[in-house]
Amino acid sequence: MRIEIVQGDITARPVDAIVNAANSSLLGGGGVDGAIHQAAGPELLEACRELRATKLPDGLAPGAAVATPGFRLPAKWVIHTVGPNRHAGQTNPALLGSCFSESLRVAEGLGVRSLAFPAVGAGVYGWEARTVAQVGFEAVHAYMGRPVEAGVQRVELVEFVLFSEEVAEIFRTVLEETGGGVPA
Ligand code: AR6
Repeated sequence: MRIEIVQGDITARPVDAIVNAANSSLLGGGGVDGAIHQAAGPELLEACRELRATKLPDGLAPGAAVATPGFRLPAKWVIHTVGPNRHAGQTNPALLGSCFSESLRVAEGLGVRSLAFPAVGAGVYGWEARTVAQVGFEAVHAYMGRPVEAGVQRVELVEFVLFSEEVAEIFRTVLEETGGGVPA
């Protein structure tokens, strides 16, 4: 398993699944959420509305994750997660870590081999990019450290896709500081 840092637009990534930094309503927003809905097409909003009408009448809680198809995206799946909103007083980093670990759990359940994360929480929700990188890598390392059950397809590639070069550089630096990924 490996971790890669990519500077670019997550909607263009040729991976099995991309993660969306959504809000609890699941009904779209700005930032990476808006970009993903735009690129996936209106079917994505329909799928999110369907989730609200069935499994998630109260919306998706911060730290939880749920999947929909990717529709017009290169990625087969979108895994929606909701970062804690620092501006609303949600300052517990464990909740941010849960966004990454729950997304990995959902991805594994779908048989996803390659998964791309944005900097969940590092925009509108007010987390420092450095904190998001530390928490995100820690969650991936914990995932990789877990024993593999027989017959389970593990996620093999985790990309962190950062929109700006500045944030990509922060992620590269933190990755080096934390040991630069892990042996396969
Ligand atoms: N590809 C990769 N990263 C992107 C892209 C893109 N196309 N577009 C933006 N980013 P944000 P949050 C980066 O605000 O902080 C939405 O309205 C962006 O530069 O998208 O979790 C939701 O609906 C930043 O580094 O997510 C919620 O209401 C990172 O993605 C709320 O914002 C995350 O920024 C969620 O806020």
